[in-house]
Amino acid sequence: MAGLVPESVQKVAHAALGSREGDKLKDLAHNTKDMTNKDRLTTDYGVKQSTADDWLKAVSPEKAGPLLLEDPFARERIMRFDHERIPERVVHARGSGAFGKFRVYDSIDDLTFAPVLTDTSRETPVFVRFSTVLGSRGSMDTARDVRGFAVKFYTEEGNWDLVGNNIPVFFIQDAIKFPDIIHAGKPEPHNEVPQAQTAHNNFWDFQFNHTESTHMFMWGMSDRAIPRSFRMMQGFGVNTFTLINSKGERHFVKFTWTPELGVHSLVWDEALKLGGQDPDFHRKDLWEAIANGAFPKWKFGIQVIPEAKEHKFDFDILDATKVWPEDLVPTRYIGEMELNRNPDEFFTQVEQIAFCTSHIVPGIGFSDDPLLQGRNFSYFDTQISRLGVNFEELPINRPTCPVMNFNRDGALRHTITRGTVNYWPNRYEACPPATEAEGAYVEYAQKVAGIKARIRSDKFKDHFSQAQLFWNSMSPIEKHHIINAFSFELDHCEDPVVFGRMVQRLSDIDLTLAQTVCERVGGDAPKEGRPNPGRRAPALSQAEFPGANPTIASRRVAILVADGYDNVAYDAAYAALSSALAVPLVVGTRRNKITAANGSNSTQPHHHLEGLRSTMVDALFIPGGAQAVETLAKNGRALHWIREAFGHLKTIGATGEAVELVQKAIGLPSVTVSGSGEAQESYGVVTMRELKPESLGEAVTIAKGATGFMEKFFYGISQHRCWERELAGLNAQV
Ligand code: HDE
Repeated sequence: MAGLVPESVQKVAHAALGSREGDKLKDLAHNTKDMTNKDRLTTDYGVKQSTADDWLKAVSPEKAGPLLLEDPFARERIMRFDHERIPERVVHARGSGAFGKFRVYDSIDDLTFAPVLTDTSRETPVFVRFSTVLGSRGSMDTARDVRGFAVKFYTEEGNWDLVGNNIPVFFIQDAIKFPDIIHAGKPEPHNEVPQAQTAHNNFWDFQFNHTESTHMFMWGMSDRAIPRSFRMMQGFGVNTFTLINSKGERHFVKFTWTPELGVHSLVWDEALKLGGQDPDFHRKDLWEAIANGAFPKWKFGIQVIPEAKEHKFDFDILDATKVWPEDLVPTRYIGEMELNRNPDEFFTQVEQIAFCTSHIVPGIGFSDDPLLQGRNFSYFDTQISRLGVNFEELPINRPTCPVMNFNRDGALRHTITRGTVNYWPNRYEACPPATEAEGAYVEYAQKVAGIKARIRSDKFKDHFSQAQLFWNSMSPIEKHHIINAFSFELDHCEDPVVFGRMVQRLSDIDLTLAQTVCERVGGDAPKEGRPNPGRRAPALSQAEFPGANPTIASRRVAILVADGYDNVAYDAAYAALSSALAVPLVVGTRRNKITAANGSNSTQPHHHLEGLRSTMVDALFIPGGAQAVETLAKNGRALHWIREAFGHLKTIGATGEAVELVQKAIGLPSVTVSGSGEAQESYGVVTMRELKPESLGEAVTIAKGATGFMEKFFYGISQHRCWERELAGLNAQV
C-alpha cells in the first residue's frame, strides 16, 4: 500500500529478485509481511480485536470503573511491550545497515579456491552494518570514534563474516585485553559519564599505561574518526587471515574496502555541533543515498604475504597494532561491493544481524593472530547472550545455502527437523559429514609445536615505530587536526597525572607534537623526543584517497533564498545540481512559498533558516536579487549560515547582488570576490557579479582549472573542503 512500504525499497527488491543477489531477499520474503488497510487488528494468536484503545473495565452507569485483569488482549499488548528490548551490543551498539551485492572481477584462484573470490560470474548478496564503538544505541553518529564496517557475505558455501573497522589497526595485540580497553573507553563506572567519547581520564590513563595502543590512538585522533559519511570510509579486516589454494598453499592476507566516493571527514567543530543538531546524521545519509539511487560502492582489495615470507618484516605480520605498509605489500584490488537496498525493518535486520569472525568459508582460514583467535570465541558467545542460542536461525542471519545438522532445541528453536535420529553416526546414514570433494571445510594442516606460556613474540614489543610512521605520513592539514584533537581530548582530562603523562608519551612519536599539545593542555613541556627515522607510507594519509572521479553526486547543497531572489541564477543552479545528482536543498526565510524577482516564479523551500543548519550540507549557493539580498543581509541567522559554512571550509557560490552579501558575512580582505562578469574562485568562494548565462550551463564538466561559474563551484564541492582556507588561518572565526 502506498506510503507504508517505501517505493525505493520495493523497486530494488523486485529488480534483484531474478539474480543471485536476490537469493537473500527471496529467503527473507518467507518472513516478511506488508501491513495494508486490508489487514485487521488481531492478537498474536490470531483473534480479531474490536478496539486498540480501551482496556476491559467494570463499567457502571455512573462511571467506567477499574480495569479487569482478565483482559487477555490488553495484557498481551502490555507484556509484549514490556519485553521489547534486548541487550544492546556490548560494543558497536549504535549502527545502521543496508543490503547489497559483491562481485570479484579479478579471480584470485592463484591464492584461494573460495568461489566468492574466484568466480567472476557470481554475485554474492551481502548485508553491511556500520557502527560506532563506544556509544550506546541512542548516542550520536558523529562522535570521535572508530567505525565498525561489518560485512556478511551470503555465499553459496555458507556465510562469510568479515567484521572490520574503518581503521586498519587496533588498540591491543592480545584478546585478553579487550575488556580493559573497552572499560577504559566507555563512560566511567562511578557516574556513567561521558557518553560516546574518549575525552576523559580513564581512556587516556589506559592509553598511557598500555603502550601498544599508541599507533591506534594516533589514528583515533586523526580525521578518520570523524567520517563525513559511512559511504566515504575505507574498511579494513584488521586481523591477518589466510587464503588456501587448490595446491594446498597458504598465504597470509589482509582485506580492505576503498570507497568510490573517496575518503572524507567532517571537521571537528561540525562533528560536535551535529552531535546535537542531527544525531542520526550518518544513519540518514546512508538511507537517503540508497533511497535516491546513489548506491555507494567500494573496491575490495587484498594484501598478500606468502607463508615463506612471514618473518621477513621488521614487524610481526600477526600483530593487529601494525599495518602492512603498501610500499612493502601493495594492495591488489579484486572486487567491488555495492549497497543498494535499505532494510525493511531496523530491529529484525540491523539489530538482529549477528556477525561472528569465526564464520569463514572453504578456501579462507585464520592465522595465529592472537587478537583474531580471541575474537573467534567472543562473537559467537556474545550473540548467544544477546539473541539466544538459536541466533543463526533468525531470518537475517540464516545462510542462503542448505543447513542440516544435529544441533537441536534451545530457546526459540524454529526449524522443525523431521526424522527419528538426531545423532551421528546413525543407522540410516542420515546427514553424513561431507567429503572435501563435496565442499567440506578442511583445516589447513598447519604445524603446531611449542610449550605453553603467556608470552608474545619479540616484534610485538615495538609500540612506537608505526605510530611515528603514521605521523610522518600525514599531510600538514592532517597533522594540524591531530594536534587539535589531542588538545580537545586532554583538555577534558582533569587529572594532571593523566594529561601530564600523556603529553610526555606524545614525545615518543614527535617532539613538536608533544610540545604543541603541552602548551595548550598543560603539564611539563617534554624536552627530548624518541628518535624518529622519518619513514613514510603515503597510503596511510586519507588525502591519498580523493575518490575515483571528481563528483558531486549525493552531496547536499543548500540554496539560500528570500523574496525577490534571482530566478535565472536559482533555476540554473537547481537544474545543474540535480543533473549532477547532487541534492539541492532550498532554504528560505520561511517554508511557505518564496516569490522570485520577476514576480511570477516562486519556490517552495525544503527548509527555513532555523530548521536546517549549515552543518548539514556540503556547500552553499546564494543567487542574487536586490530585495532578497537586502533581506538576508539583515538576518543574523543567514549571516551565520554563510560564516559557519566558510569556517567549516565549505565551497560557497554567489551570483549577482549575493556577492556583496558573502563579502559582508565573511569580511576578510584576503578572500577576493569577482566584481565583474568573470567567475572567480578565492579560497573556495566562487563568485560572479554579472550573470553570464553560458557560465551557468546545466551539463557541467567537473574538472580542475575550469573557467565557468558552475564548473568552478562544482569542482570546489567535489574537493570536499577548501583546505587552503584552513592553511591560511581564515576559518578561525567559527
Ligand atoms: Fe569486536 N566485538 N571485538 N572488533 N567488533 C563485537 O560482537 C571483540 C575487534 C567489531 O555490526 C561484539 O556482535 C573482541 C576488532 C565490529 O554487529 C563482541 C575483540 C575489530 C563489531 C566483540 C574485538 C572489531 C564488533 C559486540 C578483541 C575490527 C560490530 C557485539 C579480541 C577488525 C559488529 C557483537 C556488528 C562487535 C568482541 C576486537 C570490529 C563483544 C573480544 C580488532 C565491526 O563480540
